[in-house]
Amino acid sequence: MVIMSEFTSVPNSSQTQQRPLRVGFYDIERTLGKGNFAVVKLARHRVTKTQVAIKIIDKARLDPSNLEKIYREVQIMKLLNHPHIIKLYQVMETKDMLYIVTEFAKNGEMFDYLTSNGHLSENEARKKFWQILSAVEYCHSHHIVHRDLKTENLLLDASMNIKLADFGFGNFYKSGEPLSTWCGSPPYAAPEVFEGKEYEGPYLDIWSLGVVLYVLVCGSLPFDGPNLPTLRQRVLEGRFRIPFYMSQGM
Ligand code: 6Z2
Repeated sequence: MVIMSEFTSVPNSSQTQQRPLRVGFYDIERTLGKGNFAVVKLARHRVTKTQVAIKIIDKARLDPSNLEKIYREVQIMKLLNHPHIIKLYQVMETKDMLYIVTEFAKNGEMFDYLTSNGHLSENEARKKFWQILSAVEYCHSHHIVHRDLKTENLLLDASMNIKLADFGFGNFYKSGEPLSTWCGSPPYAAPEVFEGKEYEGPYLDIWSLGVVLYVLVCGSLPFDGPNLPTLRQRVLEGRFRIPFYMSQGM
């Protein structure tokens, strides 16, 4: 944890046009996304000109459980170093604020890519899915489960390679020590989670990977519904449609 003593506040009116807002050595360029207690900005290093994403969190507005989730997310990202997982570069903290500097994925969410371009070809889906699998396998080999795998958290870098993001629901697990917290997005949740049973962390990720693969190739969710009870029923039944354009072969 790099503790920054103090750094540039918002420049006064005379300087605004010259000096952009700065965090550490980074100049803020634009907003990438907004969460309930955090905003994610695109920033550029003043010297290296490298683009990064900075998650800016107002700790004062966070309740203790959400703050604990953020600290766990940082703890997890510090342990992970993989070509298809968003890298953590630096953490800066003051009394009220937390700045998490990470790798920037230039081409945004796979979710948006599928919305604009429709489903992937089977060859393209195979290539992307292989990258997703290697990222998740790497997490599991480090006793870390993601628990919120979905196309929204699969980002794409400048070369359209997968960058797994958002370990907000991540956790450490020991095989044989089941977890029970309800995590992730319902259409991607495994049957045992809907049944309120305890579950083995990795198995939840593996179920979600199956849903992700279906979405990449079909462009829609395998299990969906107008409300949670209907969705739950369909996941527990385990039936889903195979589109006509699906190849027969492996
Ligand atoms: C890194 C993050 C991006 C997002 C580009 C982190 N968004 N790179 C990007 C990021 C991140 N790139 N264009 C449009 C959207 N976000 C991992 C720092 O938290 C936010 C994010 C994360 C998951 C999403 C969407 C946005 C903005 F599904």
